[in-house]
Amino acid sequence: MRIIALAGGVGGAKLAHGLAQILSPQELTVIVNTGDDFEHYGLYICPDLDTVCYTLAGLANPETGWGRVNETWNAIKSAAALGGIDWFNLGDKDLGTHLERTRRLKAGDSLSQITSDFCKAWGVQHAVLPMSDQPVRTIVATDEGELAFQEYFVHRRCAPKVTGFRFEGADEAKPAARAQEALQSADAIVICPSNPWVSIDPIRNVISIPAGKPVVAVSPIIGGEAIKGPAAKMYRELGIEPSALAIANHYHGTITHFVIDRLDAPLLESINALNMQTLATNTFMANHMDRKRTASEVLHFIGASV
Ligand code: FO1
Repeated sequence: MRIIALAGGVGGAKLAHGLAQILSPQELTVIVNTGDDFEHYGLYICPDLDTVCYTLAGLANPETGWGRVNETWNAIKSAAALGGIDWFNLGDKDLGTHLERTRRLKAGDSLSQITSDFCKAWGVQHAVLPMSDQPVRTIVATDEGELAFQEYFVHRRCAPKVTGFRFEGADEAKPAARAQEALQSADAIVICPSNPWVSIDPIRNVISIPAGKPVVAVSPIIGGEAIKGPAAKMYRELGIEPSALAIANHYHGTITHFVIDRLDAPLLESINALNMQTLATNTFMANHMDRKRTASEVLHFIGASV
């Protein structure tokens, strides 16, 4: 069964990792959000692509989920000592990724090709694709005006009150060629438990999820709170009570199946009324075994024979 997983940051990478432990490289392709990408110190940084690749490669920092494990911070510290910007923590190993990606982009290589070559170098066998090879930028509208995503998320620590989002470049950006092909030939699509507003919606603004095949989402909100990140705060600030039901409404019309945590089982009835099959199970992924178990339950739920 050919599965496409749509993923953003840390939460999405965990389920993608679980799926990669079960499905072969021929069965799983991961399409990743690039709306968080930005230029910093003249380097082109792709946080979600790197988070997914590092996670699948076993190179990710287990504490943060992003950046590299066993990292050192000499370069950013010496830049900061000279008055440089250090609110975005660039580790020394991670810097190597940004240096080489920036060099290759300047040489005219596509983000898809670069990511594919990096995955080979990191020992990642599954296909990890950017949603587009053209730039898309998530802009967060707040009560302090518009902020670029990393400015909002890291520098301001998600403090400003969110009033909306826009995805600069999404109208012009074409889906990455291999991503569109993979979607067309996919038997099912898994929307990983990433932030719907800033990790999954940018992908949906660039790539049209084909109808007529199972599309299953895993709720990133458990018991009214996000596991990690500002998803629940964003819902609240947009006047929506954060819950698995809010996620079901967010994806209503796109998904055919929805997986929520058993903590949210009381919401099953109201979610089922949205005309989607719903499964309540343990979706909290604390370790690699949890990732594989959750992935296996998601696949069985959509009838994938694994
Ligand atoms: N997130 C932070 O909260 N603080 C950081 O200093 C930080 C640095 C960083 C460096 C490389 C990278 O790939 C990701 C990094 N992130 C950091 C996470 C990143 O902002 C988010 O993971 C995504 O943009 C949203 O998922």
